[in-house]
Amino acid sequence: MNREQMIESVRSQMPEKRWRHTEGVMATAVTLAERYGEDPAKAELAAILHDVAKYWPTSRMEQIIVEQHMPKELLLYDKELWHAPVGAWAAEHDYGVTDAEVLDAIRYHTSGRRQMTKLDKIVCLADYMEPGREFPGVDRIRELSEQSLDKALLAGFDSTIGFLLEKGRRIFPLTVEARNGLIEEIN
Ligand code: DGI
Ligand code: FE
Ligand code: FE
Ligand code: FE
Repeated sequence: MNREQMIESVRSQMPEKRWRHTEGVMATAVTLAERYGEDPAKAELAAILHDVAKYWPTSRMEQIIVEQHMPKELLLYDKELWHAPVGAWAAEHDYGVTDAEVLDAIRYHTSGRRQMTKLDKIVCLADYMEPGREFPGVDRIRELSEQSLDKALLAGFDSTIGFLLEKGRRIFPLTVEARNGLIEEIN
């Protein structure tokens, strides 16, 4: 499958608005890769596929999490988290992606994790700050992204954690670990 075929296939699995978000993540991830010395082709590939499973039925995501022996803990947390590991599985099985770094960047794009790779950080940050995103604090994240990948991504996780706290929702442990890890790296 070539790049154009992959794009058409991913696009066909989501509403037009989500596809425009994906295009924003692609462009932003390439820019960040060039700025911070990562491979732009890997950043773009992860970005194309990062939300491929976002609109899959919940029951299908749940089935894949169980059958593929993904951490069952996921099922105890917000369903919003599920499309990331399921998307990594789809990238490998439906699109033949074999690059473990690309698969990890997709797998951890929502939750983050401790010791995030540069590619993980780029995809996660691009997801936060692509031009179509609008939430309080996004412009500050865009500003920080010109100076520090870690500081910008930390501001992103702070925003998500604040949002979850405000809503009284639980926080997936990997997100707490990702934030702790970034603070350690900054200091
Ligand atoms: O798929 P996108 O909408 O582009 O963005 P995403 O994959 O970063 O998903 C973000 C959503 O996940 C956001 O609405 C917050 C929600 N979420 C729920 N629980 C958690 C969580 N995000 C993180 N990082 N950690 C959680 O525990
Ligand atoms: Fe996502
Ligand atoms: Fe995200
Ligand atoms: Fe996304």
